[in-house]
Amino acid sequence: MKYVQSILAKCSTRIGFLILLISCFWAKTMLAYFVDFKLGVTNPFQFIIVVINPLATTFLLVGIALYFKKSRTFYPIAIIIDILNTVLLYLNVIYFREFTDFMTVSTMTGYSKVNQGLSGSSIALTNFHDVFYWIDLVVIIALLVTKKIKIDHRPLNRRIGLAVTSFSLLFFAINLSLGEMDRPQLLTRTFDRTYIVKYLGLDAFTVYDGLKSQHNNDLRATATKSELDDVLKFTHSHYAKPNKKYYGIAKGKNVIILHLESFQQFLIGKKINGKEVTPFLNKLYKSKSSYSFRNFFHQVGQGKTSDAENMLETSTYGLPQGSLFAQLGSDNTFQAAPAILKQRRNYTSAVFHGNVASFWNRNNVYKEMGYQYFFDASYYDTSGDRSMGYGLKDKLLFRDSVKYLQNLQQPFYAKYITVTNHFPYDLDKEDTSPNFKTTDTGDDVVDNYFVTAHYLDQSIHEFYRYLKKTGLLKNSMIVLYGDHYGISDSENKNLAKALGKNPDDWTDYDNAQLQRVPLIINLPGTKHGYVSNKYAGEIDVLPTLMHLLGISTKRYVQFGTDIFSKQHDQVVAFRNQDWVSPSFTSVSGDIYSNKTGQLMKLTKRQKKQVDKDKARVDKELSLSDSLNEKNLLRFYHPKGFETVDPRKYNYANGYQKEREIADKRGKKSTSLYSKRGNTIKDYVTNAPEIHHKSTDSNRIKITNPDASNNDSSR
Ligand code: GP9
Ligand code: MN
Repeated sequence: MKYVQSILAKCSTRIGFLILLISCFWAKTMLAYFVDFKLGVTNPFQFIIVVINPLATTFLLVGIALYFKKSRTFYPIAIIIDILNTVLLYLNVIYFREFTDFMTVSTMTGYSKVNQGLSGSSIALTNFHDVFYWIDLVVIIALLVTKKIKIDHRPLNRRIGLAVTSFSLLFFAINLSLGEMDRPQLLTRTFDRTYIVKYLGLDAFTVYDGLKSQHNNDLRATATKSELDDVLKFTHSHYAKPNKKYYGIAKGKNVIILHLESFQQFLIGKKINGKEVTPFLNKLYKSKSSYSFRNFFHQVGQGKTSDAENMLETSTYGLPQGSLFAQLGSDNTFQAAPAILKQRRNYTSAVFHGNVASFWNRNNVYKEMGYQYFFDASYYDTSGDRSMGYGLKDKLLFRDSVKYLQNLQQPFYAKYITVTNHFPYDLDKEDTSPNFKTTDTGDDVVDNYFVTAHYLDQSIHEFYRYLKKTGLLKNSMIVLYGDHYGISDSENKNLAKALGKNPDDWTDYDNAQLQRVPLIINLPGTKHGYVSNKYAGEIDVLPTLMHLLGISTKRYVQFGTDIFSKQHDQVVAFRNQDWVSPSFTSVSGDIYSNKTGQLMKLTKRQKKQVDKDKARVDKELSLSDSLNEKNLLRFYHPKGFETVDPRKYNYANGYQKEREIADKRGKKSTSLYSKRGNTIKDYVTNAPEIHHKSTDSNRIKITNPDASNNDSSR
């Protein structure tokens, strides 16, 4: 009793009262962090950051009351701020229960169409322990009213207010540095909203998100239709018409995109200790049924996988900074592959990915792109050793997707995003092949990279066997591509040894040349395949595929050009404005000869060519940025294209939806399942996890941010 009284006495001073509010709010935040949100805390350092991150902003906000001298204003202001902060916290708790994501400012203001706000059904999302989000306020107000906590009428010196404000700001700066230490480029890259909340807290996230969306909205509000004209002028004059020989050769086929995580070209054909790293992909690469490209480059920026996806499906570039998916993807107008294929050839579209849906904001972006299904981690058993840093292991992804793949109506456009070959290239011992011995460069990243690439190769091989057995193979065009580098420039010297090169001679030219990733367009049935020398990049894939499918691209805004076209543009722009052409490599303005690998003294004629190429690269990138940052496609209505309404998409119950459609179509259903019944028996994998019965359902290591801890140069 005495103890309670002494606390009440302490709370009867202004400072004591604020400390009471702050402590209660901190406790509520911890409740949200550890019970309602899934922040994915994976080490003690992160735990400390999570525990302290609400403090700076709470002090800052509640501390505002200190600037008010009269008790008549001081107390109400402190309480109102606390209530508002609690409302924000609680709304996010409810929102998270429904969407496993945090509320953005555009969601709150109703601006975002895709990122739905809370609906009537949200009441159903309340929980018994929610009482604890409000009880403190009720008790504190009651204690004030009953005078158990006494109003302190003595005004405080304004300097105290200033001191608290400065302290909060300093504390915030420390908090931010700790966050950046654990997660470099936290704010510039914005992988996932969860990360910002985890490192900086909910208030900071909301302010950050608000500033960002303000900036985006300003850009977009002032944009006019006429700005689109510059873009159209460029894309029209840059358009490359299809090559008759290839136009429509894949007409009506299913399209299967196999996104090979971090897979670089040098893996193709590479042997280590006498064994091929990727024997199956090597065969596919050289097969007469494949069109393969040895001079194909990734063009991603900080958005990495998401940038690659964006280029592949929209033929526009990612942003100069951050990820387009994360920053603009929730409100952007896309004219993307899934929507175009649906509207022009009635394709069903689906993504299979073993990571959580919120990563790279995919749950929102895919709706804007018109993807009908998104089978994310929630559709798979990711427990125990079935998943690694970024989600379900590849062999299991392919195998466990059969349930959903076989129920897609054909023709379909299906994308598999693999994850196992991702930095830091960890693999459980049970998944490694005893007869593949990797390099011994002394750099674990490099050595392990070959091991996970070998695993990825086996995963693809198993999937191919299934495709063949079920007959899907002959009805499909399979497109395999590496999304970006796996070994960063800083590690290239260690890689050089494994590639049989001298690390001491390694230059920027070599780094640029190493940005090659494979592109294999496998068209079973064709016998005219070859390995092409054409220079091309990810931006060129969409027009190329569309032409193979016999769909003209002229009416769309696409920055890439069909690689098979005689007018294909072979100057490949990197996102940082470097570029590569068949003759030259430009790094930070220095021009290297591709013949010698040496810096060049340009002749007048060469200089003219280089200047022209450079100007084209700069223009193309800046027009793409203007298109996306200002959302100019909202003004563009190509013939027959119906703007995608993201509100019509919902990725819950995908499997049930597939089955309903098949039932409704009855005999007309074109799914593999309708034709052949369950094909899971046709899937053969040597994945050891298949035979494990996991008891520990919570060992999900997904989105472990440490996995790309050293990613700052990436
Ligand atoms: C995450 C995976 C990895 O879901 O796609 O993304 P990355 O780190 O390569 O950009
Ligand atoms: Mn990637």
